[in-house]
Amino acid sequence: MIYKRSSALFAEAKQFIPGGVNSPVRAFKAVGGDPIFVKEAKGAYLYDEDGNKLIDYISSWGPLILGHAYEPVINAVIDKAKKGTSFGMPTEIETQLAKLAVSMVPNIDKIRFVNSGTEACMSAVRLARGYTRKDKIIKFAGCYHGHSDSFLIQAGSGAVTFGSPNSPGVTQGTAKDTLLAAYNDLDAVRTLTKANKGEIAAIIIEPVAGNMGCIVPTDDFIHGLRELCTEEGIVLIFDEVMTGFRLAKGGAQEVLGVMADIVTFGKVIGGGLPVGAFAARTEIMDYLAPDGPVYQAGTLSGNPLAMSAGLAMLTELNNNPEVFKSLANKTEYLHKGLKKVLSDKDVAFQINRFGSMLSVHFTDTPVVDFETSAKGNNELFKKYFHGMLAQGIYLPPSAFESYFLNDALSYQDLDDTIAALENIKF
Ligand code: KE4
Repeated sequence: MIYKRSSALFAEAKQFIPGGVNSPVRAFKAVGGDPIFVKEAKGAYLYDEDGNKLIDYISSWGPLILGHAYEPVINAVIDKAKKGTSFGMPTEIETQLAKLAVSMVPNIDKIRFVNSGTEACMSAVRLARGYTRKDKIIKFAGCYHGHSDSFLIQAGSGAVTFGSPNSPGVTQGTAKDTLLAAYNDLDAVRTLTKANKGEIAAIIIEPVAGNMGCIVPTDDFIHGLRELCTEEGIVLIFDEVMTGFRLAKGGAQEVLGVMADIVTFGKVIGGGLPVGAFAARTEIMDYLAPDGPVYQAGTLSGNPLAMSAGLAMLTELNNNPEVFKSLANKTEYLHKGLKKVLSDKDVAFQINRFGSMLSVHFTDTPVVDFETSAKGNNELFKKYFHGMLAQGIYLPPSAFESYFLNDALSYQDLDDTIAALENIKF
């Protein structure tokens, strides 16, 4: 594979954009080398600026669950754009998407649209604090809820890669209200709630984690969290930016059988355009301005183009729920194939999987939290990443990420991916 034009474009981008990218994880810092500049994409395939065709396993970090340039979504956006792009006034399509999302997801009555997952999670925490009149939150090491100050404490995803899980610029005043626990460690949460009795507004969690690789909660942990929050009057926030409308119509709440108090969304809900959202029962959501005291706003929130992409995407998923099973089957097939190949090589590895999320870790320790995820051998991961890329397989450029399969992937694509791994010498 030749990447000359991507490298030239990256050199130029760095003159005008910090680090040459608009989101750090795209810069390949965790794996080395220059990032790939994509020209266009269709279905399961990326076409880069050097004319290479790549099988895509990040699907824009989750949104493109049905594949790139999915006709119904593209047509909806084109039709809407011809009637104007933004008005700063309410439009019917916002209500249409809100009604559909509320009908698909359990335990929510109302939803507020924003422009990113970060905004959704940031707003959800403010709402929880306003609703409970308490200040502190508990998050989990390795979970990533976007780049709002309160969350950049032992954050996952790109924040880990850049060794700045506690980013400069986050004040002590902010950091003191964010308490940390290890994922899957209910005792740690109990200890924190006891030591901060009556002061904790919310616990925010990725119900299936995807920012330290893919990590599945134990039943005891996730059900125990729900019970603890109910007992202590703490708002349980499920950050479903990754899992929402990906694991099932009703996301992780449906699949795990655990109801959160506030749920945040992003990625799939926007069909590839910038949409985030947060939702809850009426009694909580009505605390939001303009009817309630908790302020939250956005010029492009509910943008008609973004709403049209989201409505087309969720309509497809709502009408064809078998896609979730199809995706889970493909992910299981890929898991089994990769496991078989790696088992025949002299390398320690773990493969975590849930629904259409998967991650590969080069360690002999089961990966159940940030600490065990960080034990992965990154040199082996780099060899894996670049070895696969050289054969036209585009994987997440960091061990602290998850694969997001799209349903445009064929079983031939999966076989080609498994075969490519055969050629890598560890
Ligand atoms: P955004 O602000 O990037 O739309 O969403 C933040 C966010 C919130 N919650 C979860 C569970 C998330 O995974 C994310 C963002 N995910 C990363 C991928 N790990 C986005 C990729 C990037 O940062 O460029």
